Amino acid sequence: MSFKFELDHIGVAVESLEKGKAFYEALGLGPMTTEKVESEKVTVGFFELGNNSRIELLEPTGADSAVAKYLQKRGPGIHHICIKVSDIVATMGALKAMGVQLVSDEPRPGAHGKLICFVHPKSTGGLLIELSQPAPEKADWSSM
Ligand code: CMX
Repeated sequence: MSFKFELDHIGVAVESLEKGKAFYEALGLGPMTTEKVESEKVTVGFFELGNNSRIELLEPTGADSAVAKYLQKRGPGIHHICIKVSDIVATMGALKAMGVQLVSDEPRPGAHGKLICFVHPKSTGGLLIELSQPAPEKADWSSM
């Protein structure tokens, strides 16, 4: 089986989208689009970069959000990178078979109707990695 991979986005933890977006707007990106992702307890703000990739600002919606915990421990900054995969279930299965620690056993719903799953930083050398499979109608691969 052949899989496809692409950088989907870089996730950046911010105290607030209002404050966090200033630099990216000054750079000339935008406008920022926002979405509340209930399952992840965050409101996200996206800046399109071209090549099908984006910067995702992450504002926690409550103190029990993983991003709130991250901000408390480390402050604002890069929280994760997201790699787009063509078959998330198969990719998760292959990783599990190699003993890689996934945060959930099943994919869960993410922003833009995607299916997502996180790989624990302890299995990747310290970087939280999100895997994301686009909704079928949005499965646009820029380079393949
Ligand atoms: N990047 C790198 N390391 C991280 C990390 C991150 N984002 N978050 C936690 N860690 C590290 C901590 O530094 C800690 O390391 P040490 O043991 O060496 O100190 C270890 O992981 C455990 O950290 P913790 O604060 O106790 O956090 P938890 O174990 O409770 O949770 C994690 C860590 C990754 C399982 C949890 O944050 C998670 O489930 N993340 C996935 C979901 C998520 O982040 N959702 C928000 C984004 C949603 C979106 O993009 O839509």
